[in-house]
Amino acid sequence: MTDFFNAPKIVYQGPHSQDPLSFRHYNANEMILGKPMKEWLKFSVCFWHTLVGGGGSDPFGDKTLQRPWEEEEEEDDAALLDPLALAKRRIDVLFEFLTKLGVEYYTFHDIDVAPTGNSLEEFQHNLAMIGDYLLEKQQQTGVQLLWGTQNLFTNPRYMNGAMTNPDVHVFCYAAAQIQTMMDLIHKLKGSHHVFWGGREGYQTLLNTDLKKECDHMAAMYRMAVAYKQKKGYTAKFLLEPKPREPTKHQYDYDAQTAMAFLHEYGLSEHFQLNIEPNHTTLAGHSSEHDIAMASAYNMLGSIDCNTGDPILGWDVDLFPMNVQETAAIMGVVIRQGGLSGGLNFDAKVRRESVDPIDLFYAHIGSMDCYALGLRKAAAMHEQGVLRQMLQQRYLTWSEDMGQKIEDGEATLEECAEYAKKKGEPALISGRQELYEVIRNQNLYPTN
Ligand code: XUL
Ligand code: CO
Repeated sequence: MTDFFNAPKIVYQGPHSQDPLSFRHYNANEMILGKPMKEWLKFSVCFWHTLVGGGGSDPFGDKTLQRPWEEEEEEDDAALLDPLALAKRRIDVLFEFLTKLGVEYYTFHDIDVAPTGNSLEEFQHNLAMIGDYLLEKQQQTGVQLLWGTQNLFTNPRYMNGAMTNPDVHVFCYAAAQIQTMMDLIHKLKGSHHVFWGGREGYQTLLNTDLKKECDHMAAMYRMAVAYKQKKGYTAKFLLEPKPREPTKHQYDYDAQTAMAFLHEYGLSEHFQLNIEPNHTTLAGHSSEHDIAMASAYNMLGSIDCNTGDPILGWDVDLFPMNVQETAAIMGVVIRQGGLSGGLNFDAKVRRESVDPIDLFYAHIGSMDCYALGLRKAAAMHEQGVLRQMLQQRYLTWSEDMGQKIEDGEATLEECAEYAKKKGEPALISGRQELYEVIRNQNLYPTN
């Protein structure tokens, strides 16, 4: 195994540990609500931010993150001269990282792992070779692929969109990338396939036929479903909503919009959603909103667990470090009984965090933050006070009139009659502050 990180194997040392290279809350095999913690928290490391990515560059500054595995070594010059050798070295580094961290899943885009070459054929050839290498690594380590996806946004050919491009030629190129990734995910036994509509949106309505573009996106998804059925592939499809960035308006704006799109085009049964909290806040919602919304409609498949910065207000992909946020998210996951996907760290260290060891601090810190969130949410779930208060709040709906309306058997006239008979409704307190106090009693029991 390579040794690019000066880090030990990370182990659980309990809440009193002060060693940032240990877990204080994440104890993989500890049982929580009848399941080992690692099943509630199927963590995954993403290839793009951790191994490649922008190297810390931002619109105002160049790369700051010099990674040793990207550099030429005396005895191994070939790594830089040969893009395939460099690609393999990055994969070695990823598996070293996963093994030391004790994370059992990873995610990648096609272009993260293999050189794109000079043609589609060359790219497909490289991906096939890299696929063999990834499979070998998976078999050696027991690590699994949580999901794969195709990058349909970096290359200039996609500047006007991929599935929604006005030029059918570009659409077909995107289709080829999707097909190739479907084959590769199947080969790697990945459990999910993510579709993030990178540039599926518009910059100005003046040059955009938005109905045609949405129809085309649906056509692509229908073809992907047909190909999946024809081949007998099992990876579940996930759509990842985002409201804007890179375009001014992205069609998969948020969970409700994405679900409406799937419903409109008859695709609901073939997809669930991969929700990224920083995308949710970018849409103007609280970070757990889309997770709760997707879950309410049985559409929450996976989470890209990062967070935003309330002051920057952009897609900054921070590592989650706020227990109130992770407890709220894990509360939803507990209520739906778990996630078929997992918790993928679509998060990047800051450009000032220049040392490879910072990748460990970041992942360990967020794994612990989610583990503590899970513990808190499980305790609240078992205590049941908030659940009882919620049931109480909607109690009238289980009485005669409420039931009749819910069953679709009531008429507008009957409702009006009911209102007249009952007179002016009383003002019933929503008790927001009490809910918050009870949540805080659980989150911070000694404060
Ligand atoms: C972009 C984003 C992507 C998707 C996969 O904001 O979240 O990395 O998760 O393409
Ligand atoms: Co994401």
